[in-house]
Amino acid sequence: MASSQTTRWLWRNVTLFDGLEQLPEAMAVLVEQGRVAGLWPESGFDPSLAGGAQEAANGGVMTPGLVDCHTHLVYAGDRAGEFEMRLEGASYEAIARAGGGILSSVRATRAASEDELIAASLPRLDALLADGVTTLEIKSGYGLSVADELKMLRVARRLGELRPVRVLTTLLGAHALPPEYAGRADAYVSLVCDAMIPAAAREGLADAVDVFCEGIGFSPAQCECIYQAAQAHGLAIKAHAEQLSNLGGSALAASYGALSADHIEYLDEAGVQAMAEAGTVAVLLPGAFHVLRETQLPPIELLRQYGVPMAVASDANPGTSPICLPTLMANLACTLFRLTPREALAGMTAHGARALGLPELGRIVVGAPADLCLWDIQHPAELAYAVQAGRLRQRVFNGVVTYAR
Ligand code: DI6
Ligand code: FE
Repeated sequence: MASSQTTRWLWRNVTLFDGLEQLPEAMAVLVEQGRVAGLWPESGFDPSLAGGAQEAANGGVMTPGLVDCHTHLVYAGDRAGEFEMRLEGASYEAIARAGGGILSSVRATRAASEDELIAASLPRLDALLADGVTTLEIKSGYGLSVADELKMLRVARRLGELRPVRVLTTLLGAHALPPEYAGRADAYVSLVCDAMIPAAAREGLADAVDVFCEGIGFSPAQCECIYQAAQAHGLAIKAHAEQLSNLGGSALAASYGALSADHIEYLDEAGVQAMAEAGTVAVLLPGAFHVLRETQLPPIELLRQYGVPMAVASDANPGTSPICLPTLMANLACTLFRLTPREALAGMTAHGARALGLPELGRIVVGAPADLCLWDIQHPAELAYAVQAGRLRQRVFNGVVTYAR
């Protein structure tokens, strides 16, 4: 379908999930100049209301474009060997402490050029787009030197220029301690605070700063230094927290006004309360839970009780979630974490956008940017119920149909 941003396009008779709820009746949706310009119940709809717009499609389920708010999409190499070691009983932590895990991806990523990283990452990005993603976050964290972290962030930005998708970038310099700093973790944290964060901010390469607050990562005190540097440079804050143990990382992040605390399997009630008070989004990552065969469930019922918004993301990465099928994450969020299909879809649209500090995205309301998906299914819940690639009929980015089969 030929299309341009100045054309008016009309979708007729769609079953609409607006990012939070399914609307009670079939709808007509007008898109003009990159935005949702009109929404009408289909019954009694008068096409003259849409001022001669061209019909883009009739029927199907329409959702906001999916927001994958937590990925490590840029890396070189793979970790299939470690997958086998874990199946034979080795733990993720033991592999990491023996110099594998994240550091194995660091070695491969340091050795790769920007072009090689683009070539390795594009198929993964294309898989996300084919399953409905219109906005995603990409973290660094496999470089762990100033030059290699900036290289990863530049690759992430370039990916957003190569495809019709919105990419937000997050500096995750504090992902693991690089071998050359063994025994000198505080010196490495100083490098992150005094060199990496200022350089990424100066070059406009990062939208946010993330940390891995964990026994095999960084202590809460070290994370706090990094948050202070991030704030001083005007960057948003995120956390990998309470994934393998409870160090209070989510409450710490919330106290710095973090956009999100992610993983949070070991989060306790005090942490939930701190997040609720700060408006920090809970990012659930069922892919990592599944791949690591974890058993400690995130405190879903407490998050509901305290009204903490729950986002769902892929965590796409070579170690704990080598999965680039976002609708599978909706399924796993339901089957493993007992979210309802409605919660899972809101987690991949409206709440995912909030976790990126972009609350105008992930919604289908008049005036919102027209990032939309049209699916060949009968009911929105099918996206979480059935695991099946190829259900996306149209993907609309900024009002332009970019994918139609
Ligand atoms: N937790 C995770 O699940 C990813 N990073 C993190 O801090 C895994 C990253 C990897 O194993 O490569
Ligand atoms: Fe992660």
